[in-house]
Amino acid sequence: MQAEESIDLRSDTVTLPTEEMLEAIRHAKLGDDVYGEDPTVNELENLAAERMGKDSAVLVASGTMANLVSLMSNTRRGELVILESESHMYWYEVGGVSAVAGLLPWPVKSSFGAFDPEDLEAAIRPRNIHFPEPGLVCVENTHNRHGGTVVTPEQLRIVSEVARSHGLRVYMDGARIFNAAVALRVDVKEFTKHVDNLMFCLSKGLSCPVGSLVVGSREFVEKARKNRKLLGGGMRQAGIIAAPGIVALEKMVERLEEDHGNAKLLAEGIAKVDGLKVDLGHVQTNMVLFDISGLGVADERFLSSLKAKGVLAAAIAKHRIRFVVHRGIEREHVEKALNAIRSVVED
Ligand code: TLP
Repeated sequence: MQAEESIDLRSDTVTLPTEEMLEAIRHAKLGDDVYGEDPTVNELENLAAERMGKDSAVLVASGTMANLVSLMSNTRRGELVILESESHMYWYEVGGVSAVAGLLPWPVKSSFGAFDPEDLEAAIRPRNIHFPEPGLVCVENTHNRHGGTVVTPEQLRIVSEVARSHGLRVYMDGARIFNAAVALRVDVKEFTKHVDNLMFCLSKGLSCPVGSLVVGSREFVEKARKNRKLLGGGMRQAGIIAAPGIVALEKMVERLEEDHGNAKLLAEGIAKVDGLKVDLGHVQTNMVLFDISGLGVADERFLSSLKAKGVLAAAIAKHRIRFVVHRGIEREHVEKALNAIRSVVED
């Protein structure tokens, strides 16, 4: 646990680095990465590209920067980008898709992150003097606002078939793509082979303090590197960020399964509480979304009562609470959190 007294279920972004990561930072060989001379960054970028089955990768400061740099590197200003209507890029990235990348976001609904091919087909309008040029199709995996759901390799294959039949690329916000791979017990390349490029985060379930990687073809990553610089994201001795990233890729992926197990336990406990509703079939990775409308109290009141009992959470929509399980949450914390929930509901 990070804050001793609290059980922090707000996000997996709150994870702290392991001792091994801190050691790796201490001993990292450093250089100036804007000159391409930081050996630790180069090692991480090569490792990330290899794990994802792509040519190249570039380290960026955050998931938001990764998405922005990728949008800019996949499109030209004024183009249309198809996004899932609940996607992180559409909801939580300060409108960078328009404000910075200069694109028209075109939200399309999905079933838990997977587009219906007909809806996608309908969103890709024919080329016409009145319409913006279609630029890119984006998917998110796992899908955050749908509760950490997995878009399967087969669903990705279908999306990519539709996009490619219109000459469009597919980009994946794979902030938590390792959670998807661990949940289905398949190699992460089973997902990445269906998309042109992607990003993934080091700083969520993998427990690194900072960083995300943008991964794709050599040409795309070269553009991404330039766009990263444009946004002020060229970092110098970034080996101190990359060193824990190497530890994460080598040692932290398999343990995500523990988080998934704990999320399931938490969800099963919540399902037994009167007034709370949880869709157990869609608790697939490290998130639990549940509905508190049956309690007849305001979300703020529920959250503050929970906080008073040492459990931190967040609402993602009216009456919809999100718990995210991570390395700081062990089985005993799940039990304690469930006790706190029961006691808040009884009160
Ligand atoms: N998500 C955060 C918040 O911003 C909501 C969280 O707590 O879940 N893509 C996806 C799918 C994400 O969930 C996030 C972070 C990002 C991108 C952005 O990553 P950062 O926070 O590193 O900019």
